[in-house]
Amino acid sequence: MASLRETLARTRTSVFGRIQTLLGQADITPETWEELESLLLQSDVGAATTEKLLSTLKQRAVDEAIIKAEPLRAALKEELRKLLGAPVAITYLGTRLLEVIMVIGVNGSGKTTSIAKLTRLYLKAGRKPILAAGDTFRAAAIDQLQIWGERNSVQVIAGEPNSDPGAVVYNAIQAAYARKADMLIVDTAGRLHTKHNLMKELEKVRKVLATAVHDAPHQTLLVVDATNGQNAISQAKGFKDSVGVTGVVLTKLDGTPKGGVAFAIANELKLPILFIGTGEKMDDLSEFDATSFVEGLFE
Ligand SMILES: Nc1nc2c(ncn2[C@@H]2O[C@H](COP(=O)(O)OP(=O)(O)O)[C@@H](O)[C@H]2O)c(=O)[nH]1
Ligand SMILES: [Mg+2]
Repeated sequence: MASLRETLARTRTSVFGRIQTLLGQADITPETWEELESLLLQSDVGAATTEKLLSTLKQRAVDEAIIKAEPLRAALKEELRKLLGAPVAITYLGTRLLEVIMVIGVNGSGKTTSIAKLTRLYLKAGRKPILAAGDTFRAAAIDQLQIWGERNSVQVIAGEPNSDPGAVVYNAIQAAYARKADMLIVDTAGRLHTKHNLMKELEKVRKVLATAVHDAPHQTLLVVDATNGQNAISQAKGFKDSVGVTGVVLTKLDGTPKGGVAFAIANELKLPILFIGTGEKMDDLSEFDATSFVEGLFE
């Protein structure tokens, strides 16, 4: 499993390393602020979040009489950390008879891969998960989940390609009860003929879950591809508004300079980032830790 430092290498070398150099020994000048703004935007921190950061930092510079760039760097790290919000404790040990996690996101964001990785984490914690192949729109998506399921020795409930995902999910719930599984992780479609159809379908899946299992889905995880940068933010808003989201899995942080998108997700979407994807292998998923994340950008 790649370390956080390795995972963030591109974001660090392309942008935050330059911020580190910018906020070195010299005094703060108007150019310092301009350059800082442009670097933050380059890392996909986003316009609104960058603006908020800069105004907070300018105010702090006045209030705390910061003249040198170096203390400004310390202040920047603090403010970046604050943007990421309070830490969320992830518990792998459920208290429910059947805990349901619905996984949503655009095609290619890493839903199925992340489900495989999550399954691994929950298996390690002694849970008994079962998977539902709710992305019935693409035959390959069903196969892919089945392959991951086999590798983890976990049962996958699937239907025919283009069958009703509501029926697949319903069967999966029955199978989960019959097999005494304590978790159901539901894969879903990321694209249909129109965005409207997709959201309607996801709502339907949600309804089937809610009807069959008390308070389900207990978590709705939105998978966001970091390489999509600012586009990922507008996509995520759509899912959040239509289907509801409880947390984010931010994938493909390895190999992208756009890691700053984490700050836009936390600040603009007000969603907690729970996990980060750090590669394509089964173990390449880590719990998100805001403090280490910020440190990893600057080291
Ligand atoms: N480098 C990298 N690739 C990832 C990560 N997560 C997923 N992928 C790759 O992204 C591609 C799409 O993933 P998939 O799970 O099929 O996306 P889905 O369409 O949302 O189900 C696959 O090639 C995955 O191996 C990650 O964290 N890092
Ligand atoms: Mg998939």
